[in-house]
Amino acid sequence: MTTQNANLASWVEEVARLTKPDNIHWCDGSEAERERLIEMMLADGTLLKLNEKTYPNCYLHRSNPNDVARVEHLTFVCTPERDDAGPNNHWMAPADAHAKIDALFDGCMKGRTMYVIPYCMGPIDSPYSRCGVEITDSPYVVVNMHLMTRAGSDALKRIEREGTFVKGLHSIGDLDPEKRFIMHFPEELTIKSIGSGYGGNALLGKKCHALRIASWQARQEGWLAEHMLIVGIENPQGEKKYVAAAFPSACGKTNLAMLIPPESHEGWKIWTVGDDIAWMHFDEEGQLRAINPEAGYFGVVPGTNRKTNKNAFDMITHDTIFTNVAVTEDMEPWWEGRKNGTPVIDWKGNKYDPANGPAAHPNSRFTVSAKQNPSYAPEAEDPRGVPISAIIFGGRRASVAPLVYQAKDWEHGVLVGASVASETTAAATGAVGVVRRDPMAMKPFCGYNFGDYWNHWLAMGQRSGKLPQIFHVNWFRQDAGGNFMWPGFGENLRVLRWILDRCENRAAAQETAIGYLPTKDALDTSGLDIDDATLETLLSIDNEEWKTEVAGVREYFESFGDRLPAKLRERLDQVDRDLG
Ligand code: OXD
Ligand code: MN
Repeated sequence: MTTQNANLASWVEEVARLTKPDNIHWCDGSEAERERLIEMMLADGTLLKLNEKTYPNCYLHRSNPNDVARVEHLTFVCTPERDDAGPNNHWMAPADAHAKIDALFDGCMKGRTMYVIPYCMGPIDSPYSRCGVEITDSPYVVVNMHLMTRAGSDALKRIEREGTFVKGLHSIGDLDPEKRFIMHFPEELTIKSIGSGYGGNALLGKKCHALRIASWQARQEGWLAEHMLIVGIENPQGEKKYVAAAFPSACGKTNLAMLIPPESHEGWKIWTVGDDIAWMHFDEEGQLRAINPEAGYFGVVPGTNRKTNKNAFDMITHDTIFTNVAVTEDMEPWWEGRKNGTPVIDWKGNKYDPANGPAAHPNSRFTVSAKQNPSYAPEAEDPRGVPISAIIFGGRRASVAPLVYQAKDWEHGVLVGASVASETTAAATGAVGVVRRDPMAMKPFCGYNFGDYWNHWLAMGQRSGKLPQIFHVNWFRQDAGGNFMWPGFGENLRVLRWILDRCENRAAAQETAIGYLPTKDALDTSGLDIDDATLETLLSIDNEEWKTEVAGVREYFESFGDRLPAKLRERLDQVDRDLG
């Protein structure tokens, strides 16, 4: 296979001249291709076969222990002007970045096969979808891209028809962290990544294309590319509404997208459209609509069990690639929080010894086709996407942030999103549990200056008379003893119900300086073991704490200088005044 697109053909030739692979393979996305690659990786130890009886067609990949998470300090946005990347990104001048990384690509595929993967982000026939081509020397990346995107011949046909695509060049290099870089050239629609095989660094359709490059394209073209799950909520009367929700990495997006209604909620159903990324456009009637550009899930494994996420637990019992989990004696995958079985070999392939830390890496992952999800929404394949009633922002906050509140209007909602802060998790390298500002949960993923990004969000609010309502939630509030105050998981449906009722003007709220909070009666807590004082804390704010919070947001905003939209500063001042 090759291509009729001259631009693609000459880029592949150019890359081959630089990287000097032994062979070039154009991926068609077929089952036969996948099987061949799996056989090859089983033979050379890249994959291990898991228990065929209990986990049919499941494999384990152990990555290099120095390569287990996204590396934000090695991730660059390379715009001609430093200010266009903004203080939220690491920046390098495009010519310097190309020179630096091309030197590492020089000859890096000698003795290897170069795979060319045409892929489409979003349903293949959707006007909102965008295509890309990833060139990689990692067969593990190829089989993951097969699951995570619509990859192969159909995507190539669309590229040949449309003529445009994002160029992504990837090599695992020699996995030396000193020679690891993930570079983005938004104006060239180009990504270059070397030295890592980890998902977010290597599966270029995901964070690199569908967020960093797409956020930049979205601004040019008047839409939104966001780090958001998309979920459908069906009430017992059969009415379905959809919300999009942004949370920082490893804060439960996959769990919320696949929520199982609790027993108290008979007749309610949850439908997953997407668990990580939403591309949103206003349609001709001014309705915001979202597609999930991905076709699979690359989810965090630890903590997944029948109680926390039964859908995910069941979904990953077959046709799944596990990365960096432990195994039991029977070669079943094992992770902390799995609730049954005993690990014998840890994620590094050593005999498990609790003295060496957790058996599974805290950022161990599953890769699986979305079609295996029992709650997969058929509308996820709809080229028009789904209508969004509410946008939800959230973070992991032990204190300060109440369980839920509603922004006063779109502009205030942009302030709420821009003010998101969260405790860090294992999804990126670095300290865990430190509160950091993570506007719209996009801190690691916005491909340009946050000041311009917030301006774009504000401008989007001018495009329609029927904007979705904006909310903020915090499932992670803790009491003085460090216990979670809200049960979370399936019970979060109660909060989603209040949110949807607010969108229809059907639920009571009290106005505060930071937005509308549910009155105690407005949130259905029947049957929950939650005392009055706890509920009071979850549904109120402490003005003094919030004054400190506002001061922190102000200081952060000021780091964007004159790129900070005046409107955001005004709205923050207003909140400050209202706090007294
Ligand atoms: C992810 C992340 O993998 O956000 O989705 O890190
Ligand atoms: Mn994510």
